[in-house]
Amino acid sequence: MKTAIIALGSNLQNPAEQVRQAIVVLSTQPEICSLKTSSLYCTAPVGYAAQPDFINAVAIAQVSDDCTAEILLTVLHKIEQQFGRERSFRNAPRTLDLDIVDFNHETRDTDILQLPHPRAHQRSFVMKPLAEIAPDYPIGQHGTAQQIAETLSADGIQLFQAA
Ligand code: PH2
Ligand code: MG
Ligand code: MG
Repeated sequence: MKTAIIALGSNLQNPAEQVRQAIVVLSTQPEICSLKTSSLYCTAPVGYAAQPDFINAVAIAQVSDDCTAEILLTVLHKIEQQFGRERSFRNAPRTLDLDIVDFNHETRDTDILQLPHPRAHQRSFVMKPLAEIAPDYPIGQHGTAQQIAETLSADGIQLFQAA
């Protein structure tokens, strides 16, 4: 079995429901054997600010040994499509964003996939939920989820629905 950390985000069309439904769909993928999810958080947009608040969560998936990071990425893109994701511009509002934060501590640096996610350790909307469910999980050379989360401001992050 391999371990994947997946970040979920939505800020369009009832974001909390999008994230809840995405968790259900993720847990029924054949590649994903088990899924543990964080609470849902309401978060202020980072980067492009003129858009609605997000609902964010993080999941730890146990994936089958024959599932690669590239296969998982394809699965996540298909689910985003299924949820009506449109890609208009970078950081645009979205019905569903599914990002691989880490895949079994592997590294990638290709056009389609960078692992670990190059910005996850700077984003409290990823690291706070991850610290909730996997405080000891290391992200690259940045330390554990808990250590990283402690360095980030919790401003703009509110618990929306406890796990
Ligand atoms: N995702 C982004 C950019 N900014 N801000 C919040 N609060 N939540 C997100 O999921 C998010 C963001 C790019 O994917
Ligand atoms: Mg993203
Ligand atoms: Mg994405």
